[in-house]
Amino acid sequence: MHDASWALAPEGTNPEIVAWVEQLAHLLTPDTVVWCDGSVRERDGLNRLMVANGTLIQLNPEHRPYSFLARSHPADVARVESRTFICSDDEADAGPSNNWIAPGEMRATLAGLAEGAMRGRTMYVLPFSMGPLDSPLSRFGVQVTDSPYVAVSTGIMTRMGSAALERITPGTSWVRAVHTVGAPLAPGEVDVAWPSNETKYISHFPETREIWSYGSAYGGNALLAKKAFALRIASAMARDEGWLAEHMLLLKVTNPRGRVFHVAAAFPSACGKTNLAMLRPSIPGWQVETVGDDIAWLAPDSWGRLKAINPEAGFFGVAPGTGVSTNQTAVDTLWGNTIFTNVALQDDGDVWWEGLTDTPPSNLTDWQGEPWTPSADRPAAHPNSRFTVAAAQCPTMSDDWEDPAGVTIDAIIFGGRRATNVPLVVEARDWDHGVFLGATISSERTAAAEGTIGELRRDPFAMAPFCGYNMADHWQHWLDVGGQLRRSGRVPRIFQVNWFRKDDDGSFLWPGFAENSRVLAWILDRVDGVAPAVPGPLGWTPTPGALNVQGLDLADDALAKLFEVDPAAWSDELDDTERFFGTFGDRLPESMSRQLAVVRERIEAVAAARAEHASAA
Ligand code: GTP
Ligand code: SPV
Ligand code: MN
Repeated sequence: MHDASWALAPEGTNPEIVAWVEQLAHLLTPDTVVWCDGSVRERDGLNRLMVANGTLIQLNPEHRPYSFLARSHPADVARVESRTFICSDDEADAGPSNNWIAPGEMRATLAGLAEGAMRGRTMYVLPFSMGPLDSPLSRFGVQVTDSPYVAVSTGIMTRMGSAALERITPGTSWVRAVHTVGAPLAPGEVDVAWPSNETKYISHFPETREIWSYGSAYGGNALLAKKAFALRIASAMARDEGWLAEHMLLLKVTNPRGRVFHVAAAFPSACGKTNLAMLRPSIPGWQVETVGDDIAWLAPDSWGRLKAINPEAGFFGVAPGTGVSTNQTAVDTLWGNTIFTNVALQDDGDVWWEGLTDTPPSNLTDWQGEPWTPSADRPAAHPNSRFTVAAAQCPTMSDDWEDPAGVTIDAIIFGGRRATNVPLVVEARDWDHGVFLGATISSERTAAAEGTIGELRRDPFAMAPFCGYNMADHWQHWLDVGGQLRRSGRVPRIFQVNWFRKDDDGSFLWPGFAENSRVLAWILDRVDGVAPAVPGPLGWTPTPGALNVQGLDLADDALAKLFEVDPAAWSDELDDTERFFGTFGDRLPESMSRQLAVVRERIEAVAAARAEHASAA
């Protein structure tokens, strides 16, 4: 039987953590337990181990120093939303947008699966801080995992190790996260490169701030500090404590007059957060710096200003589409010290993915390890292939990205991937209308999660897969926070954008990427009080000429198409919104129904005016 060597925690470790780890070790029965200190030596040891056992391939250090390629199991390539559960005591608290299973039932299922699940493996204990150490906005967690890949990735993505462990003193609250790939090894059994299990459970217990993940080692399924903690559990903590945990990037922007702004922007998965966070403006005089690329924790301060931190320390970014012409900053960030997962391998030992360069190399090894040439009818890199890299390596990180007090938010942006209907940019009439814009985001599915790519789905606040409680309560919470901010007179302005509207031939109407700085400029000039706008049925839009399109190669009618509001299409859109709102029953805030009625009235007025115009002509 195993003995107390399991409990060899660093001296002075919070006895609560020691007891929890010991209890898990008895259940999961790993061969050994390793308490990770977050050191470079430890990371190097784990990387060597993974190279030896085939989990990692070291890239050619001449091209990509100290970088690695991991190839996942072909059935473990993205978040599994159908296997993600919010196990609140009351089903209504999970709400219609989450999968719910009663906590008792889920605990019993997990206990059965967990029994002996780490046999033959090492259990790594990862203590970490989400947010800068010693920031009042930060929170602690401890994850156990039997995946060295997850251990190393968590070391990049969070502030992991001794410094965090020392701060989790008795009485300090911390989130418990249990992760196993669910692939115990029989004595003498040879391991596979990417152990996982067909059965998967990504389970959250919001009341007890616990996470249990079984069967996957990929991304948000396994790096539990990220979506599971920093969004699903944190959103429930934030609801209880009066702050917000959001799927948002954070930017610092300096305008040509030297005024500094901070922006938070929510886009669904694989809809442009990392790219906007690393924007290189195409228009002169504007400077954009990076604070965060995926998650923001926002809290009103005692002055009523909305402060925000990036709780993460790294990027787990989408590789395909990241190239010299779209995101040079990301390309520069990835010069070395990077783990790539499911990208293609070049003959010279460097990586490649669709969009890194305009022309693919003539020979590659694809993400599954098979030979690939440009004539192949499949992509070389998996569409959800990713890079894992420290944020500190990004050349555009702003000087305030680790400010323990957070940055002050001036503008909030909601976006989605919409081929039709949604204009390039709209400003909300006020905070409550802004909450309505967030609540009504719908977006075409991407490869970031299982599902049919391109299918339109509701993704309110870009949080559909990430809100740890009833989505309608989330909207009410936003309305309440707005009320709190209003008392200070520093309410951030709210905007909606859509980079993805398409022409009839299927091409994007807007060039996107660096050119999104033009939209950002209008948004921040609005905040600065110098940009003209016209009221429209959906909110304020730029007066003709107010959006700087100088030097852009836009088709003549592209701008008109980017801002076109088709009353018939919008009538359908609003019918769908009404059905969607209906799924929340009496939890729907009254203010959202009122906002819907207002847009309806305005769209009907547009329809009536056009009918009159047509009959007069
Ligand atoms: P997650 O990490 O999944 O949350 O994704 P994200 O929101 O950070 O998305 P990311 O910035 O990685 O972009 C995802 C995909 O959208 C990439 O393939 C990008 O090249 C593409 N993309 C980003 N911005 C734009 C844009 O302005 N226009 C167009 N057409 N594509 C864009
Ligand atoms: C997303 O899907 O929004 C991501 C990647 O940022 S994951 O960490 O897998 O959730
Ligand atoms: Mn994301």
